[in-house]
Amino acid sequence: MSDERGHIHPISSLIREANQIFFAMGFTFAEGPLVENEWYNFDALNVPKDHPARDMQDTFFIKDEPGMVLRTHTSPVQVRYMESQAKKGVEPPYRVIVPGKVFRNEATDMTHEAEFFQIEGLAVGEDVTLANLKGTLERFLQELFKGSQVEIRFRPSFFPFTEPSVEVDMRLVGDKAPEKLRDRWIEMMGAGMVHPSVLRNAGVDPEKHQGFAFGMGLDRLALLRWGIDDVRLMHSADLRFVNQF
Ligand code: 2U9
Repeated sequence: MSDERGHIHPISSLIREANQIFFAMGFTFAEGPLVENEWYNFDALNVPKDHPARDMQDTFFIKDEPGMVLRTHTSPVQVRYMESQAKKGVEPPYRVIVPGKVFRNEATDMTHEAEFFQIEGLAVGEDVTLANLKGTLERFLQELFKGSQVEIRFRPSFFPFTEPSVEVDMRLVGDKAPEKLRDRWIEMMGAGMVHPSVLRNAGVDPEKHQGFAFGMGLDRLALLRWGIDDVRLMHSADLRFVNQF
């Protein structure tokens, strides 16, 4: 028999949990516009004019509004956040997380959607390090996958907005870990130390302050957490799917 009560969508549920976990670690929450200009979405983040991510394949450009795009990541919100703090005369340290919808102009399949959700984080201060990033992410994932022991590792990577950049892998150990995830290294997110040019573009003095940033796709995280096979189900509005949570 069907259950007539309303249900919280798995993505909303993850956003709520992430907000709680990061709040307990001193992060505040920020939001920003879905329609962005190219300065906040690309230039301020050190993404070169000729970067492939900017071209027609990956970005939805707004018709008749030159220089406006559907944001391709939530990172412009952190730039706006730093800038607004600087304008108020507030200097780091601060920590912020930004969950929200992003858009990519690409073909959809089992693991890719043209719109999806991300959660990104940023911590800036005089002595914020890569070790702080590792501890923060370890705590987050440990809380999210309670009941299993969480291990994480960093692999070198490249993003225009961080230097150095890393990919973060997670491994779950213990009988409570979902079988698909147990004892295997799984790529969870990208991260790194905020590029000095990005800090400068946002009104923060990179000679005085440094920061870490990370970003992860929430749809993928939901797939892993609940063992869902096809991301497209996530936005299908099919109640047979949503009612399972
Ligand atoms: C500022 C400076 C740096 C956010 C970051 C990533 C690496 C990353 C992807 C994960 C899966 C996007 O959803 S996804 O496809 N993200 O790999 N994101 S560092 O770096 C920032 C953000 C804001 C001001």
